[in-house]
Amino acid sequence: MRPASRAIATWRRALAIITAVKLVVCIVHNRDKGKITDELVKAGFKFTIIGSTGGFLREGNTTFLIGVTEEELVTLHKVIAQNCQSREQLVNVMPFEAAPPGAFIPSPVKVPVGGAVVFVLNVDQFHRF
Ligand code: 2BA
Repeated sequence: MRPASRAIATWRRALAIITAVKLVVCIVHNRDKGKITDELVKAGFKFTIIGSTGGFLREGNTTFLIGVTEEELVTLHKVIAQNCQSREQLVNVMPFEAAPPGAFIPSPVKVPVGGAVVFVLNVDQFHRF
C-alpha cells in the first residue's frame, strides 16, 4: 500500500472510532442516584440527569443520559453494575384509594426494584455548538 493510501486508511479508521457514539439511557432507583452520579463523574463520563417516574410503581426514579464512545461502554457498564443494587419491594397491586368500598384488596406483591435498566442507542450525529 502506498504511504498516502495508508494515511487515508488510518484517518478513516480513526474517524470511524471517533464517530461511533452511543447514547446510554440508564434508569436507576432514586436511592442509587447520589452514588452512581459520584462514580460517573469520578470515571470522567459526561451525562445529563433527568427526574423520571416509573410507570408501574409510579414512584420517582432517575434517568441518566450518557454519551459515550463504543470503547467506553464496557467501563460504563461496570460503573453502573457496581453502584446500582437490586432489592425487593412490597407493592399494592391496587392502590387503596382506587378501590371501591368493600372491594377485595389483593395482598401486596414483591417486585424487584433498583438495579439499573439500560438501553444503548446508536447516535447518528453528535454536535457541540
Ligand atoms: P417501574 O415501571 O416503576 O417498575 C418498577 C419495578 O416493578 C420493575 O423494575 C419491575 O421489577 C416491576 N414491574 C414493572 N412492570 C411490571 C409489571 N407489568 N408487572 C410486574 N412487575 C412489574 P425494573 O424492571 O428494574 O424497572 C425499573 C424502572 O425502569 C421502571 O420503573 C421503569 O421506570 C423503567 N423501565 C423498566 N423497563 C422499561 C422499559 N422496557 N421501557 C422503559 N422504561 C423501563
